[in-house]
Amino acid sequence: MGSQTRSTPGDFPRSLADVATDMDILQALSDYEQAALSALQDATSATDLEQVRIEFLGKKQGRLKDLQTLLGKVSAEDRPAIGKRFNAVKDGVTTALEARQQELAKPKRLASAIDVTVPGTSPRLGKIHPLTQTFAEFKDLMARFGFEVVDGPELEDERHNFEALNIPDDHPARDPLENFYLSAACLGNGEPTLLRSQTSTVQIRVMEGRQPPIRIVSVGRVYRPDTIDATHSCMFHQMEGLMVGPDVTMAGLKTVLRLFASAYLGGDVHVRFRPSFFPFTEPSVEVDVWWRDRWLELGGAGMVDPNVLQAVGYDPEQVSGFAFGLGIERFCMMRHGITDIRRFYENDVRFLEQF
Ligand code: FA5
Repeated sequence: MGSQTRSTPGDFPRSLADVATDMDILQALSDYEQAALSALQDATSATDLEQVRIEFLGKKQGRLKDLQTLLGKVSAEDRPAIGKRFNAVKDGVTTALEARQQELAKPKRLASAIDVTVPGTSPRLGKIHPLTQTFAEFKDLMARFGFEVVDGPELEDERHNFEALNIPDDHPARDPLENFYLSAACLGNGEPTLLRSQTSTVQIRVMEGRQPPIRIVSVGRVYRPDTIDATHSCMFHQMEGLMVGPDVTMAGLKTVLRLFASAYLGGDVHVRFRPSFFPFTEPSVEVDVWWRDRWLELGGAGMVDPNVLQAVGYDPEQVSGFAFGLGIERFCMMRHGITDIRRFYENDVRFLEQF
């Protein structure tokens, strides 16, 4: 750079009108660059950025245009170097403008959008379905009365759902219209044949597999093509109970059921045993509970029929037994004041989150 164009370091021009030497022009370019980059950084919106663009890069009257005019004053010797510097500054500011435009267009980062110092609430966790809660409570209560909890299959054969329960071939309960039989295509080797219509099937499976004394409960799904209404569903749950031993009596059955009902529903619950008929118990009763000014049937029960004991190889002279099957949904409805069984299966979160 020629000596005639030097100016004293630190002696920077205040305005472009003061620019006289090549060094002054270089300094003006640096001042411009610094000011433009800092203005771009300070811009916080697209409107701000546009103002900065017009001021520093505007083609008609921007500050770059003024600098370009000054290039005419540069000595021939320094022109290539200063011209190169001018282009570099222009490109740098243009690139910085584009980068800032993209940055401001991006959605705000979560960390800066959320004030992490605001006191938080605990996360909303899911809840256990009211029926699932009821299954656990039923099993827990019966375990405390000394009953072992067992499971049985939902797909059953006719022997366990009917024959071994003393339900003959011509019994109306076996009518295809009263059950969900599997179509021939599903059967494979011929078994199983239907979705179980009652958990009493588990009585047979347990008695077939072991000797008295027996004291079990089983909780599970059952299926019936019943007309759906406020207290009936075509899939619902039952808890089956079975006790077999040398001295099992009807009085024992009534005591267990009363104790269970008052443990689950409250001490003042009003239970009634109404004479009834089931092919697999003799005598048989329906278990009703007083609810909303009427009796609601919650289950069936009775002394295990000697034919059933014999069918599994027990001697009815040596042992007796009682059995019961309770509708779990109806118990749960009564406890929580739920007036329609369909609520359990609708998956309405407003209902489910109340339990
Ligand atoms: C039986 O299922 C017998 N297995 C009960 C039994 C077991 C009797 C052991 C004797 C010895 P029942 O069909 O009445 O009985 O059904 C028992 C209970 O299931 C009913 O009292 C009711 O609470 C419930 N229940 C029956 N059908 C439905 C349905 N469609 N929807 C909801 N709950 C039902």
